Amino acid sequence: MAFLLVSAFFLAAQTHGAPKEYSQQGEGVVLETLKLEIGLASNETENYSSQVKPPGTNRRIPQSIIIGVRKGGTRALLEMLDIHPEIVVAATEVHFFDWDENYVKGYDWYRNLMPFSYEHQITVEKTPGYFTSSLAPERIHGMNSSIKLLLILRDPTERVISDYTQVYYNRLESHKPVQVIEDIVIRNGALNTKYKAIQRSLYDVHMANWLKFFSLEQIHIVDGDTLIKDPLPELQKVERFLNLPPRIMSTNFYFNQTKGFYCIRSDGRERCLHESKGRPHPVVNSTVLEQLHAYFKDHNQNFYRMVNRSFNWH
Ligand SMILES: *[C@@H]1O[C@H](CO)[C@@H](O)[C@H](O)[C@H]1NC(C)=O
Ligand SMILES: *[C@@H]1O[C@H](CO)[C@@H](O)[C@H](O)[C@H]1NC(C)=O
Ligand SMILES: *[C@@H]1O[C@H](CO)[C@@H](O)[C@H](O)[C@H]1NC(C)=O
Ligand SMILES: *[C@@H]1O[C@H](CO)[C@@H](O)[C@H](O)[C@H]1NC(C)=O
Ligand SMILES: *[C@@H]1O[C@H](CO)[C@@H](O)[C@H](O)[C@H]1NC(C)=O
Ligand SMILES: CC(=O)N[C@H]1CO[C@H](CO)[C@@H](O)[C@@H]1O
Repeated sequence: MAFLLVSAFFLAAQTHGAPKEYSQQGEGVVLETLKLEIGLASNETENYSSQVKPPGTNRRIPQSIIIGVRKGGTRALLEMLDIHPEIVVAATEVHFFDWDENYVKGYDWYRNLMPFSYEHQITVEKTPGYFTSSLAPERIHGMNSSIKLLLILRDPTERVISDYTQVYYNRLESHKPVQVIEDIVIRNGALNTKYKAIQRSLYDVHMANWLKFFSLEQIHIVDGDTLIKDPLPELQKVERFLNLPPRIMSTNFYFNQTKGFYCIRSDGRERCLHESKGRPHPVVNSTVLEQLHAYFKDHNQNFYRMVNRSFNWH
């Protein structure tokens, strides 16, 4: 319930705000975003092509893609990058490279889902499922081998809990039975390593697939735990990575004490975000937490070596 309320607020903020350089989010598109966020698949993409094309603009395939990770803070990152006047963002999670039924539709279909942009602007798309897809790296490389990839990660154990929480609320919404997290994570006294949420947190395993096709220099990792606490420095690193002039300012953010997280202020629009979009996480049994930490430890070390950088994960 809390989740739906926050989403509704977020929607209102977007629809009533002044347009950035031109209106890139029709009402149908915003609704589509909400539907995707609450996990309802839909194919109403015709609406995009009926949008008015501002003079001098075109739809372009992305020069940068936020590839994941699911529950890593991809929505927050995209919304924060959208502050930048030289960045335009796709309104929906496109699932072009990870879903066969979309990939077969081809690049023109993909391009038609992108917003109108001026030539100097960078188009960014985010689909969190790409990072854990075994097909996405080769397919993205096939489209543009020099593309710049953004990957936002957070503590893998926290990510599992957030992933569980999202599924939990989705199931509640659709009146399906739910289980406490301990009963899913532990099977016959041992960690259930087949659990998809745990698999998705094996960052080293997934990263290895990307490094087969892309150099480390092409993949910028955003620290999702830091982005939520102190957005500006992480965003400035992204600006440098994308060779963009620094345009995102501390005045674009204000901390909401009640909510406990940052809200975005730009072009007269105010939007509040949260990594869990307002859904409270369960308190997880400490023994189970320790089992998760222990399981991810070696994978994390392996990941740090792979990317030549370490993170403050358990
Ligand atoms: C896609 O949309 C059309 C009409 O809008 C509908 O008939 C069709 O069932 C939809 N397909 C899927 C897979 O949702
Ligand atoms: C490929 O990506 C690079 C880096 O963002 C960009 O400079 C280039 O224009 C892209 N090429 C195409 C065809 O989009
Ligand atoms: C902060 O969040 C609270 C609770 O959602 C809300 O009532 C209040 O209007 C917000 N304040 C600002 C300045 O956004
Ligand atoms: C956590 O679970 C273990 C069994 O897996 C149990 O022995 C322990 O009492 C639980 N701890 C708490 C605080 O509930
Ligand atoms: C690893 O990172 C350090 C700085 O953090 C850098 O000096 C070094 O060249 C990097 N090594 C590789 C193999 O990229
Ligand atoms: C052309 C087209 O598909 N238009 C649709 C866009 O979305 C609105 C709201 O969802 C529909 O009412 C239109 O028919």
